Amino acid sequence: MILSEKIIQDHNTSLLAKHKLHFEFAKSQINDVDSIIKRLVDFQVAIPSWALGTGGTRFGRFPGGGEPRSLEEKIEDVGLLHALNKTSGAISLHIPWDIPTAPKDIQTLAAQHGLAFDAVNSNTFQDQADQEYSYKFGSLQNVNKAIRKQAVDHNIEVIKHGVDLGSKSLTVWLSDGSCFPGQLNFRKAFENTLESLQEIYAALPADWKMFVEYKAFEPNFYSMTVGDWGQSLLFANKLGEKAYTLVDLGHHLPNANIEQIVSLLMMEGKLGGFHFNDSKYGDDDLTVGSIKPYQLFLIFNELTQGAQLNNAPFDQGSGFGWMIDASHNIKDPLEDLLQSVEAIQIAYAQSLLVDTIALEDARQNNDVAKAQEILQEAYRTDVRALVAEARIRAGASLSPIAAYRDLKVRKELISERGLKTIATGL
Ligand code: AOS
Ligand code: ZN
Ligand code: ZN
Ligand code: ZN
Repeated sequence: MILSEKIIQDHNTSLLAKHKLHFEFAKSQINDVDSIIKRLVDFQVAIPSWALGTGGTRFGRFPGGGEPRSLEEKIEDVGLLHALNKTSGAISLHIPWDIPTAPKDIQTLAAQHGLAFDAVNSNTFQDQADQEYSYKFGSLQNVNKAIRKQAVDHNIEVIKHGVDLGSKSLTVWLSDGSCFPGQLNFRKAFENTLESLQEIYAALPADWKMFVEYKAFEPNFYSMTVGDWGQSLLFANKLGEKAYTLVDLGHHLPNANIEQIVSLLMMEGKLGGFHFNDSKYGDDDLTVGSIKPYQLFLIFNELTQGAQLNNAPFDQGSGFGWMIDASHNIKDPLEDLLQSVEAIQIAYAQSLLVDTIALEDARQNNDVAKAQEILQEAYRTDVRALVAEARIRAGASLSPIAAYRDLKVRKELISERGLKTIATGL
């Protein structure tokens, strides 16, 4: 299924009058709306290929029908999202869940939908049918050199797939760690992982980046070998200038101050990008902004305030990897992703409202209440009309979810693909 610009424009017509009222009001409240809108129009967030199917839990899976059965259909789904919001112009693949057997055709298809290929992800947290050794006791950290080599080779293979498609980065997330005290020599595990990462790093093309994603717990519950931003940063620093830390919002211990982590990683020039999602407890992978929207705003506030050396924020060419890593088991995955993208845009727009000069001034004077007021003033401003206006200007839908529903996209996907389809992934 393809949503043409004409279909979307026609759908917009009925919503236009109401939008104009909202937008006029927003313009009367907010300075310089055009520059904010322009930044919103330019901003793109990559969609993970593994979020296009209904996520499972360890207790059950309830597919909603019409899920993509192939990489081609996943691209088609992201194309639908991008047609609706013009902000989802990239897809992030996970190998071997997605194998681009005919990369040229895949690239052509993606280009037809206006999509680029964002970071490619390796998978050494599951055993594949055809592999020689098991990752039961870790991959890059494994005590057995042959197992480490197998995992390194897989990552190099993933880079090759990425090169074929025009990706520019590799995300390495490791489930490596230990479940019980005594199981692992922490230092050896770190050193083995570093050596393995160095071998992968050596295979990176010159213009590529490596993102080292950390996670506090799960599937290992006593120690994780890349367990926090400190460990990730140690690896990134030792690896070299192409290696960066990737922040998945759900990968921290409860109540961690993620915005502070973001600020300091930028100071070090080592913030690579994000896996956006939200959580109440752990790696819940809930819709972005559904639980802690203020935290999301505070993260964007750090991003928009602090430029990173050689890695200017919001510059798509050389900038951060903006990716979503959320996947749900009860919502329509495409609606869920539309909500996530919108939440990111709202937080971004609000962060652009912060009076940074006044904020610095308040800080200099230790005027705590004023500093808090400045942030909350921005956060409490309704910017939804700006986000909607950015969508109109980009040729997208005024109200993506309403259009998705009115145009009966899921129904059409079910009729094309069937009710009992299951997308590859977790
Ligand atoms: C796992 O918890 C991480 O978030 C990874 O980014 C992982 O590759 C992705 O979530 C797919 O399972
Ligand atoms: Zn992640
Ligand atoms: Zn995760
Ligand atoms: Zn997650």
